[in-house]
Amino acid sequence: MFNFDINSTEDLRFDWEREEILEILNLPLIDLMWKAQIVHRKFNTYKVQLASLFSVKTGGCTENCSYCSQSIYSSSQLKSNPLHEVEAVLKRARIAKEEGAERFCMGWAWREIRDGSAFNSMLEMVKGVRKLGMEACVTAGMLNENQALKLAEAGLTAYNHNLDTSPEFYQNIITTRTYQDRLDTLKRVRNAGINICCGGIIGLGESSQDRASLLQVLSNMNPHPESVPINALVAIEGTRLEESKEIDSIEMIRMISTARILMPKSKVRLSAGREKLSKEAQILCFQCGANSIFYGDELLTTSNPACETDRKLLKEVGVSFNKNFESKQSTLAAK
Ligand code: SAM
Ligand code: DTB
Ligand code: SF4
Repeated sequence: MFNFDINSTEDLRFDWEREEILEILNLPLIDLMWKAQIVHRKFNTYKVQLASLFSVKTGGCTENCSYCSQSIYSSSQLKSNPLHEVEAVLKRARIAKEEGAERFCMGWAWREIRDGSAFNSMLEMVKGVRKLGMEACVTAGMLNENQALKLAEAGLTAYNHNLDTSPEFYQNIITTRTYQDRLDTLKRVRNAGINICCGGIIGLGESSQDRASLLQVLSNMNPHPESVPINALVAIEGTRLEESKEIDSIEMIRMISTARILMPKSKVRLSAGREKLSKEAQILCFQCGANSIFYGDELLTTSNPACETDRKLLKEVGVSFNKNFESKQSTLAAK
């Protein structure tokens, strides 16, 4: 039984059991939201981190993730697939910073990182983003020990490598790599001293048990991943999951709330799928513990709410989101 003690000063837990997690996920919504808020207020302030996302290398990936438009197994029409150069990427990072983003996430549609000029450019991009005073996150598939160390040396803040779903359901979604491959990469990232950004997707056809099982793997990592993106499937034409049924926004609220309770100090990121969430559903997610969003008109190959719309929403909610940007805006307005 999940006994919740508001006054508990208990340290973070790394031994959550699946049944216990499932019980939390399935609590009456009103109780779940209340518990998540208490945890959130106890461990965090209501500040939402704005993370901008940029696809440095789009498409042509040899993995068969059935949700992804960038896989060679999908027939999705991608807008473009150039490999962007260092300066062009840093220009995007500067624009993102001016818009108020504090973190710049860069994606490469690769199965794994290979040594060579593209990797050297990645290192330069990381250094450049850090020089701008922003957090830098990279997602580029599997990597080896040496590559992880080089990324750490370049100043990389975090490496994103999602587990997507439960170990049990994984084979239904991806068969070109194993769950263990993912865990091995995450271990190399951790050993190199880089923060882990690791989460999943809901709406792949998984059960609540699968969601609990994914959250169990994440919350039993010690330390917890510093960043936990929760994505709702964006059903993209041409992918195997294009006909998937849309999730109910309440499921997103449940997933975010449970992640917050299990991993009190992690950044829980309300990630892909926000365009399908009402303003009210997003507000409930912030209230229950989501403290980051992807900010910018585009995710990797799909669209995202406009910056202006998001700023308006966050102001309305009353959460803070990059004090420097807010004060810069008010000085400009006063002029
Ligand atoms: N190739 C790298 C990898 O898989 O780690 C990096 C890029 S990949 C697109 C990053 C993550 O985005 C995936 O692990 C997945 O969780 C998420 N993602 C991709 N396509 C998605 C979609 N259609 N809907 C929701 N999330 C998606
Ligand atoms: C994450 O968990 N979600 C982001 C980021 N990490 C790389 C990606 C979402 C991609 C959504 C589909 C697309 O735009 O292709
Ligand atoms: Fe490749 Fe990543 Fe897309 Fe999978 S999710 S196909 S690894 S780009």
